[in-house]
Amino acid sequence: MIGSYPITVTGTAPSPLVVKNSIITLNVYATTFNPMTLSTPANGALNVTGPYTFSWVADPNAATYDIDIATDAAFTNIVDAATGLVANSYISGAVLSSNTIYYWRVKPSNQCGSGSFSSAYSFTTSNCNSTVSTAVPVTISSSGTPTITSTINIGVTGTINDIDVVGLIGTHSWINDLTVTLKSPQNTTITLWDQICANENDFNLNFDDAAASATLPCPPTGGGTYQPQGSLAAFNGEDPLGTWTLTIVDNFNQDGGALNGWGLNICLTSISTTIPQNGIVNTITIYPNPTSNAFTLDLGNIENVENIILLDVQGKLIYENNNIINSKIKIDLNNKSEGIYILKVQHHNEVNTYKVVKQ
Ligand SMILES: [Ca+2]
Ligand SMILES: [Ca+2]
Repeated sequence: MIGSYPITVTGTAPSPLVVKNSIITLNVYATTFNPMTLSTPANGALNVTGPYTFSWVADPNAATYDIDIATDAAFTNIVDAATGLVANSYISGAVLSSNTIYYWRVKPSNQCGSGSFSSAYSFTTSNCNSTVSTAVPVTISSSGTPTITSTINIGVTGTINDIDVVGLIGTHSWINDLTVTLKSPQNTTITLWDQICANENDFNLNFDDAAASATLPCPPTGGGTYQPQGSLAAFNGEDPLGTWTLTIVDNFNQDGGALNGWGLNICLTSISTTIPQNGIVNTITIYPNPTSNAFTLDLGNIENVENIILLDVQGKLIYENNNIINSKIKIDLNNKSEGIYILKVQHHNEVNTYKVVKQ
């Protein structure tokens, strides 16, 4: 019967009498395996964040397990794999792309042979990304009532469904002087804090609408997370693509400091893969589509197209052209991976979106 059996081996020396015991273990395995049952991430799980931990129900007939993690259900593009795992879990060190569907499966083995891979489970990785400003430090002069700004350029397109301000760090020798606001590329502005506390120094904190407290400590240092005075949800539904501006107004002469760091953690709703292949400007044609390499964007008789951008499905900028001279534009996807790309054509402040498939 399958199982692990301890066997006590006793050795006896007669004169003088010495008895020694040693326990050995007999593992009995069968050559046939039951189907594996996968546990977590649950099949179809959304918004899965790293570290990516995979677990499955232990099989008493298995001595070790193999795991495959792939971007396709056929497991032709395996991004991480491990063999000879003793535990019924695995933490992947692979860097998985955000907002991407992955597939995983597990196979049991023992000294008699190997079983089959389990049916695959799939999950979708989180669609959140952190970006830290490189436009720091910025000095806040102690002279007069300066207004300073610092920017973050976000190169990802999509629809915001959550945004947090992280690592807002700086110095100022009288914190009550300061009003801090955040402006989106679409010019929505919210107040993070407005002249809190008194003559305490410096700041080091994060803002999240979901934080437990809206009451900032004085001074607002210590790296905690608080609700802003305004609502970061005001940015929900906007496209994060473009320049975000943090503004600090120093309302009083004397006392200054510096903004030393800040960042944004932006979560997008999943990018729809049902974008129509032909937008409302039906004189624009794209061919071949699907393509195996390059494709041609034919603007037809449309004049004064201002900007063309091509993004991958995660919103990463692949191609940009804002100096359009010819009506036919060839865009090369030669070194790009197979999948869906999003082409945006801007014409008189109207942006039309097209789906291009490389296969
Ligand atoms: Ca949040
Ligand atoms: Ca001041």
